[in-house]
Amino acid sequence: DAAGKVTGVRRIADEQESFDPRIDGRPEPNHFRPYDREEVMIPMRDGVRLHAIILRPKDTQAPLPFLMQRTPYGVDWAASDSINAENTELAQSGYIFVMEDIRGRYGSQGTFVMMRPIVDHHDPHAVDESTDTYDTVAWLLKHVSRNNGRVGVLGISYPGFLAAEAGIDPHPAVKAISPQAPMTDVWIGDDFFHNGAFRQSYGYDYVLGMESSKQATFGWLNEDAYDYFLHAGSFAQAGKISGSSDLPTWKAFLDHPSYDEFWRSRAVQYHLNSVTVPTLEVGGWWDQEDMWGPQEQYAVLEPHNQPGDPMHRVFLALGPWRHGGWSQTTRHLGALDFGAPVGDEYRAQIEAPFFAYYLKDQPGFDVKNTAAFQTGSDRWMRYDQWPPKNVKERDLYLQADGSLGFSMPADTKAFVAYTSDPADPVPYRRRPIEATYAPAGSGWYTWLVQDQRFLNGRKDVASWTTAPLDHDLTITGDVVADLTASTSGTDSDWVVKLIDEYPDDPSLGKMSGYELMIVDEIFRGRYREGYAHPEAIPANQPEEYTFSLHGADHVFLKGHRVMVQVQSSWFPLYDRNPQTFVPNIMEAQPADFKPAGQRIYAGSHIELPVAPQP
Ligand code: PG9
Repeated sequence: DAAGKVTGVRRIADEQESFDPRIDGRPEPNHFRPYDREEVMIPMRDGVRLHAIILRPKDTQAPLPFLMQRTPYGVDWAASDSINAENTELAQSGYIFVMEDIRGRYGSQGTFVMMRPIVDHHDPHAVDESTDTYDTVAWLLKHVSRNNGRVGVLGISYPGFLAAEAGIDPHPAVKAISPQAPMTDVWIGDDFFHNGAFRQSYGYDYVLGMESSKQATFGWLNEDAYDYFLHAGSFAQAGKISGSSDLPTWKAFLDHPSYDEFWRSRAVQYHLNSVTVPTLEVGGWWDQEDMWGPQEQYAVLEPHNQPGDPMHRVFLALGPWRHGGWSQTTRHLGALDFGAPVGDEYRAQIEAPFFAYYLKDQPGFDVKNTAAFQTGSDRWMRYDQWPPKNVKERDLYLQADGSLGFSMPADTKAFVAYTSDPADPVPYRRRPIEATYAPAGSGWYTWLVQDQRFLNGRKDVASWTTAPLDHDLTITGDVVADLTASTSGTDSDWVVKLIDEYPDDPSLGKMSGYELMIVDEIFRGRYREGYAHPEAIPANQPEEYTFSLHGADHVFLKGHRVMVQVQSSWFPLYDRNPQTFVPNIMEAQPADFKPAGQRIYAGSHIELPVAPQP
């Protein structure tokens, strides 16, 4: 599917630099469990019928729970072979698998609405993904024989969003859900915008792939996306050039650039109070699409977490993965080698036991709250909550001489300056940049772990570094950027990257001198007073910008340096800020784009969640 994940037997050699199919491909299942396949059309409350495939193990007559995945990416792939290959641990455990096309996609009737808003569930006629799940469950319990009356729902990304919806005013038979990289709020932190900065090349590619037909077809752009979007000038122009500008979600981008009711009504985090189903949230440290969603859903659900109450339970699994990477072996990601098949470990030791415990009463699920694969030390950690209580916030200051340290600078009026020129934006990854889901080998899947030295020599990327560390430094929890910055323009983007700089040491091989992003984020300056009300930035006036770079569990090893980089573009993933305040950046005209003098003042710092050293 969109991200090369669990649907279908397609393997993507995405971990291009180190990917070895013998190590990183899925292990061949050690025994094969045959399944019978049935195709059904399931009626919803408004008469629309949804297409689903039901797979049931041939080798047992015992009542089994359902394990359901709903998806916009098609279900025809689902069969005995593919379920054994793709969901190996779960297939061997034995479930009645149900794969359903959501409204308006593939074999289902009705109209597809991207991230369909949640309706008022008191209205018996209104439909959304939550009511469609409810109606599907009610039908399955009645029409599929030898079920044990329990249902689990899981999915990654869009299907992760659908799994979360299964927990909102759930059917009583839904006993466990696992939203994995669930897109949760596509304006604040997931697919389409981050803190208001528009994810142009991704929004363009994904929507074109999804809304051009009932079936998803990705990878349309066949030139360097950097050239394509620079030449187009704005998203409005890129849409026109493509000849497809009437796609509903493209129109939504243009009509709703700020955080209004359109985006709020699609955001899941406001609806999680009714979740009374044990929930396993799963996320990747280097998820290039939905890194925010699982961390946010967990944060909203955690206050309701009651260990004595089996229903209000939330668990979190975080690992060194790209989007959906846990469905593969994932010993490697890009150039990184974690030394163990972290994805296999997660599926065998966390995911399969979670569903077996809640759907089959089998013991063996031992996660108390959070399981995190700590990078740098490369080991699994268990925590009572995320972030753990024993971390201490320490501020790492960006000094005017380019150094980085824990003491507050004496002169907070001093600054580091650079010029940001929209005519020459900073690429977010090495060029050429092919279409987001281009066939095998696309750099999209691993760009967050790409060596940042590819930007060496650029004068519009400001860097600060510590001396080599004389002991390990562990950060466990949320990292926050607190910039004091000015621009000579009247609008500006601020990108902050926290980097682990490896020592120059030939024994490290390709990791010698590597600059690995640990966390990173962008903030669109016009939203500093609130996401619903963009405002011009007063030129040349220092302003404070505070935003989360998200969670990490990482050890900067002794001898490494901590590095911070700040830049004002990340192109073409994010559209260029013209640096002149205009009502809608997606419709900015060529004359609006102007170079700006940027200053980062010495009081700026990164709030690090420092864990006690062992
Ligand atoms: N990240 C994809 C997506 C989800 C929701 C909205 C838009 C895109 C996906 O992989 O499903």
